[in-house]
Amino acid sequence: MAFQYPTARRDEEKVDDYHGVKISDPYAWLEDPDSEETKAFVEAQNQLTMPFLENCDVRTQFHQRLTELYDYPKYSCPYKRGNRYFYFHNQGLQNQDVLYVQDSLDGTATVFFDPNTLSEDGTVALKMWSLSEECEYFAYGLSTSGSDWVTVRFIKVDDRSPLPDVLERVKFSCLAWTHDAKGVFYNCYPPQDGKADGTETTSNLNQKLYYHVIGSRQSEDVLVAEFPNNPKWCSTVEVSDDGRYALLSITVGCDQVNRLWYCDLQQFPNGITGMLPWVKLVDNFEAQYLYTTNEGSVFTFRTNLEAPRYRLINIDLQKPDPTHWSTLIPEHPKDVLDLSTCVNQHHLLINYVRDVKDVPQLRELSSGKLIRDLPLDVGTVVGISCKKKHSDFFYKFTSFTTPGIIFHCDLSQPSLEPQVFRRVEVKGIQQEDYQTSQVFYPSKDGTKIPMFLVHARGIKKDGLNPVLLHGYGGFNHSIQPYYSSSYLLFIRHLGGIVAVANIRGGGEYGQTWHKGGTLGNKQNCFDDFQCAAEYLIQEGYTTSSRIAINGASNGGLLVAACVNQRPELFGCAVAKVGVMDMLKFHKFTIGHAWTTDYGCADKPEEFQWLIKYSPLHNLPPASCDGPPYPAMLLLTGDHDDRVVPLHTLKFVAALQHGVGHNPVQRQPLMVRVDTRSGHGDGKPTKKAIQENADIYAFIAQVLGLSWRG
Ligand code: X97
Repeated sequence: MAFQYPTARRDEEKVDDYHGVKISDPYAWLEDPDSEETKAFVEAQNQLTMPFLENCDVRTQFHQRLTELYDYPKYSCPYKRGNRYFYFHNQGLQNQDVLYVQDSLDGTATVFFDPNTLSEDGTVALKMWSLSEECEYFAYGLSTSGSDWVTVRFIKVDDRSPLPDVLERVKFSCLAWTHDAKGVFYNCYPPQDGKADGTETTSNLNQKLYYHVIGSRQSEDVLVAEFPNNPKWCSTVEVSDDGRYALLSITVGCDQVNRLWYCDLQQFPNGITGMLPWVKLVDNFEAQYLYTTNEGSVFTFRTNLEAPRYRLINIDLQKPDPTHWSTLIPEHPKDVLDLSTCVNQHHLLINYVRDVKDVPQLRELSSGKLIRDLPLDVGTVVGISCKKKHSDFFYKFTSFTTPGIIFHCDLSQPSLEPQVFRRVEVKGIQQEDYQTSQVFYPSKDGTKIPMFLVHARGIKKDGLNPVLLHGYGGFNHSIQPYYSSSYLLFIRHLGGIVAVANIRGGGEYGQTWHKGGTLGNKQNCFDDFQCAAEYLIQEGYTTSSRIAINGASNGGLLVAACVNQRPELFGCAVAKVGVMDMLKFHKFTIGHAWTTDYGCADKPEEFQWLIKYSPLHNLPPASCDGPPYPAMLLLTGDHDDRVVPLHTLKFVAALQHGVGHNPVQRQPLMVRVDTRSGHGDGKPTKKAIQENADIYAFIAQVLGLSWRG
């Protein structure tokens, strides 16, 4: 045995009964994050892992070079509010992006809000923000240590004076001003027993929607919607472009469906003082309806109703019956309509996803007619800033090798040609040195799966290239091209190929692609991912022992399930913040929202799906004499309240107990538990760089890769 893993007590008495099937859960004690035993377990694991990582040959070099390559200026699109422009900027290595304000696009910019001043280590992050319509107030939500919990505060924009108002217990919330700037809609959860700092595992139920009037106490906030008979429902409010309507969208779980209720705020000229009389325009969960804009009582929604690749429809509130609904832009035969917004009063800015690449377009609001495609290289639109009442808009382009180009387009000018507003360069990266291609490989059932390959120009297909294979495969989330300094380092200095497989479960080809990787079809995700590895081997790019797979969250589940199913197919596996206990995930924090993708072990049929692939329940027993596992690095954070750390902790305990005792197992099976760290959002730059240095150093070490200068 190569490593001496910490001993973890096995409670053999802990056995659960699922519909007559006995399932033992010997590490259930790790579900208590506060017990001394759990803390000691985490401590002992880190004591093994950290020295191993510190001794990886390329860790210092990777850290140093990543720090250099990450040190380039980053910008968001500018946002126009009132007579001002706001934008986010990071000089390069600042832990959190800083919000700047300026009076005109070429005027002097000054710091408006700097989260870096709020904590020494950068662990306080700006999670959400909203400027009132005429720019009177800035409402902002902060989260600490990566938790989903948010505290909302307010600043008067003119003199930047803070208001005394504070909103607590906010999570998965909207933050929508009424146009009179009297207050905001937001969501919060009722008080709970015990702590609520992101280290707890308590279920998030009974979210409520409130209206906070500026200048009042949170205890006086107006409850405007609650769903006591449906504790899992989440809601969100948007105020219409003309300020007249509040649009309430209600979701249950993570499916692309919602109810749509609205309220005409003109009924309340003196402000909102009580539960709103919602009109139920759509009162079922059969499809999704996303507000695009309205002209008087005629509303334009983007919907997947009878359109798995989405379309735009018009609904007149005066004729709400579905028989009167009309199509504005029909579903495209192949491309996914993934975005629609209104600009310059009568234009639509929309985006199609065509084979995982973005195609933005400008259209007429009145007819849906195409005005023009907006030119874009192969890549992704990662940000759009526009308002119906403004004639100009911005969008930001990115790709695997382009950190960001911001375009500006002014529709009041005769030429509709977008201009490059800002282009950032990264010192030490020559675009010409890299090559991105897209291949389509067959999965087990013959389905063609798209995959991006990024590598140095002129690589050899000699089967010797190290490969980093990345995937997600769930929740309708598409992985479109994105810029990653770590990827470029892996390519440039470790001689690798980065492969991003757009497996089923994502939204790459709309709802059909998503549903093809959920519930009873979840195995398709794992097959698609394993077939990606097999394709890369067959095509002569690499061999099993040189493939490192990597994924986070639902992608951590993907990585762990694939290792269990095909341990010999990979050389290394890195699973960050993964969902590992598929029988119990719904019991903790917001886990119940994921039953829309996974199903739930409380139901007999769904238990049968989950038990077949649940990473925790498909590990070999201690006495096994099966094949060795690839080197595994699992990562989690003590404040991850999205996928609570117990998933990773229970999995690593069982992994080390089973596979770790197999005499043929030479490769490490380790876990890195970070402190003051959550699911990923808002992670300070310093922590992100350290984490990546650890991950890539681990990969290089276990695959035997050396640094190329
Ligand atoms: C979540 O678990 C988000 C949980 C909270 N939440 C919902 N619905 C969302 C939301 O339950 O934020 C939603 C937003 C985006 C995508 C999907 C759902 C919502 C809230 C208000 C209004 C509208 C929607 N997510 C999954 C996650 O983190 C994936 C995406 C968001 N997972 C971790 C899934 C497994 C591992």
